[in-house]
Order: sequence, then C-alpha cells, then structure tokens
Amino acid sequence: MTAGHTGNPSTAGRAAALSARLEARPGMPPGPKASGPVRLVRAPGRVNLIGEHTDYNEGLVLPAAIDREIWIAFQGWDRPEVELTSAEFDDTRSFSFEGLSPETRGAKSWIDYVAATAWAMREAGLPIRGFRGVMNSTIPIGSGLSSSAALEMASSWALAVPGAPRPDPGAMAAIAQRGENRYVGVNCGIMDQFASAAGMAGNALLIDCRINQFTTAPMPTGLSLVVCETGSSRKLEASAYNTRRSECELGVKLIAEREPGVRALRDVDEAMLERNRDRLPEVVARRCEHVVREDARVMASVAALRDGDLDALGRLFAASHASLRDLYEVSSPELDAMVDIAVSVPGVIASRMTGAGFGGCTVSLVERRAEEALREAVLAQYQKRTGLEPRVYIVAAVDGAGEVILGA
Ligand code: NG1
Repeated sequence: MTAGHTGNPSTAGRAAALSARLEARPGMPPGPKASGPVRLVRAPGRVNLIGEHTDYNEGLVLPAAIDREIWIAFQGWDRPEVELTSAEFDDTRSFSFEGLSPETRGAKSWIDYVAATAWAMREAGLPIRGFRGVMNSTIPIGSGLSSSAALEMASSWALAVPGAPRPDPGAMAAIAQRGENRYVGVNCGIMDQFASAAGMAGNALLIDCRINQFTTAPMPTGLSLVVCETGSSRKLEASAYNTRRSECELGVKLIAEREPGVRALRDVDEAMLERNRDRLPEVVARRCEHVVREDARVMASVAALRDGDLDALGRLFAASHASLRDLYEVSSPELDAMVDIAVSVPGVIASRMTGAGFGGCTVSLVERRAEEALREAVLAQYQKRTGLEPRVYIVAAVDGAGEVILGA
C-alpha cells in the first residue's frame, strides 16, 4: 500500500487503542453490517519551510509533512454514510452521501472536512464507500499545521473503495482542495493537501503549484525542524487572506494588459514587475513584489538545502519573513517576537513565520545541540514579551498519507 507505515511499538499501541475504542463503541445499527477487519489510515500535518502565499499564485512552495498526524481506525460498511468519532472531543458525527452538495457550505463542524472530501471524490468520478470509525490527532488545531488538510487526506483513504485505482498524490490533493474550496468554502491553495498526501520521510517537497508536480529536497542531516506556536489568534485570517488573493489577482490583471501571456504572478519576474510598477496601486505592487521574490527564494532555498549552505538558508528565511512583514503585511508582533528570540540563540540556522500569518507558528532550522537552548529561550522570553503562552514542537519530516499496515 502506498506510503504504508510499518508497525513499531508506538504505532501498534496507538492502533490498538483506536481499534479497541471502535470495537467497543455501541451503536452498530441493525441491518447493514460493517464488513471486514478494522483498518487504519493516517495523514500528517505539514509545516512550510518557505514559499508563503505563492501556492494560489501558481508558484512554488517547500513544505514538509510532519510527525503530527491524524489517524482513523475504521470499518467499511454498505451504508452510504460515514459515522466518525473524534477521540479528543469525544464527539460522534455522521453524514449521508445522499445529501452531499456544495450548498452545505461552511465548516460548522470538523465532520464537514470529511463530507467535503466525499463530495469532491464523487465529483471527480471516484467510487466511495461508507465507514464507521474513530479518529485521533496529534496536530494542534488552529495553529497553522494543517489539521484540516490532514483530516481530508486521511478521509480520502478511508472513503476509497478497496482495490479501486487511486489518483497520484498531487491529483488526490487537487480533489481534496476542491472540496475545501467549494464545499467548505475556504479559498485555500493546494499546498496543505499536497504536502499531507505526498510527504517523504527526511525530505521537504518542492511543489510546483502550477502543474501539481513535486520533487524532493533533503532535510539537512544534523538539523532539527522546530515549530514554535505563538498562541495568538488567527481571527483576521480568512478575510485578510481573501483580500491578499484579490490584490494578487488585480496585479495580474493590470500587468497582463501590457504583457500578453501573463496568467498568474508565476509568469512575472522582477524585471517585468518593475516595468509595470507604474500601472499598479502601491499596495498591489508590494503584494506582487513579495510573491515574485518569494518564488525565487524557494528555488534558492532548494539549492542551499542540496549544497548544505546553511548561511544562505538563514538569509533566505530572514528575507522571507521581512517580506511577509513589510510587503505582504501578514506577520504580527507575536510572530516577529518569536523569530527575534529564535535567531538570537546560537545554533539556530534559520527562522521565519510559516503559513498564512496573523498568528500561528514560526518554523526554524536548528542544530540538534541547540534544540533545548531554543526551547528554553522561547519559554523564558516569549511570554514576557507578549503575555502569551508559547508551545515548542520538535518535528520530523515523514511520509505522506496512507494505510498503516500493522506487523508488515
Ligand atoms: P495555513 O494558514 O498554514 O493553513 C494558508 C493556506 C495555504 C497557503 C498559506 C500561505 C489554508 C487552509 N491554507 O495556510 O494554502 O496559501 O496560507 O502560504 O487557507
């Protein structure tokens, strides 16, 4: 099975606990029976190393799937229905395939991400099957580590009819993204679903969001990937995110009036942007400048990862953060403080805000020996500076979503 994880003690323990909870759950309805043994699927969250607000501009991103994951233990059944329990929330929700339509817009509950995936799979002509299951998650919610995309990708595995041909990870990610765009009503790019679907252990993924293809870039050995959560609210995010998208679209429209062939900011380089700057409202010019240069920084970062050029990585992360703060204006005092603290710690190679911004997390590349020093510096200084409680996660790049084959 693609991306199958082989069993190890923690895998087996987690699987056993989830399966036991599923089997002990009352409420197996009379009539159609769940068929076959309990199966297990998993899907990781992700952190983006660099390439922010580029995915919806048909640009480049460099995320890694991380060992913060959603797992679902489930049994397929012959009802056109999903009934799923969240172990964390102790909450059971269900939906029927019959009522699925994008008019159900808006995520009123976590189950809507599962329903969105079922809707999008069916729309794409993929057969789906109902199941009853129990899930748990180690991805912090609302912190920008893509718990929604992970839930979608885990669901795509649980909903799939066994033995049916499965689209490649990029195509499956595009299907789930369509579900999130059209059914849930979140206008996200493809990065989150793609990273969760296609992750490769020990690697970041260079994803070309124009053609939905990826290559891998090795994580430097000897460096840890550290995510620091600011604990600050991302309330403004949805409207500000959509405003940024519209500003980019306006930039494309105005540049394309003079430059035939420009379809997205991906088609614009720095020279073209300068030639056309006078046509753009000042704020739109700044948004475009961020995106155009960020694409270039992604390519430079991949080269730096491959060459082990840590100084270059540090400069590129710093430039990305400054651009998100000053040109794209999606950072926050909390994100700035977190990056500030991180880069003052010897052994921290690179640090920047990650995800949409307005709160959420930073991502840092850190020499292993400096992991604890970073954690201590954050715990000692961040709360004093912001009044908020930080969280520090040391994460590893893992494989993308798939079935967990126990004992393999
Ligand atoms: P976060 O904020 O990490 O969920 C969002 C988008 C991505 C991408 C980044 C910015 C959603 C669900 N995801 O990520 O597609 O555009 O912002 O690079 O909105």
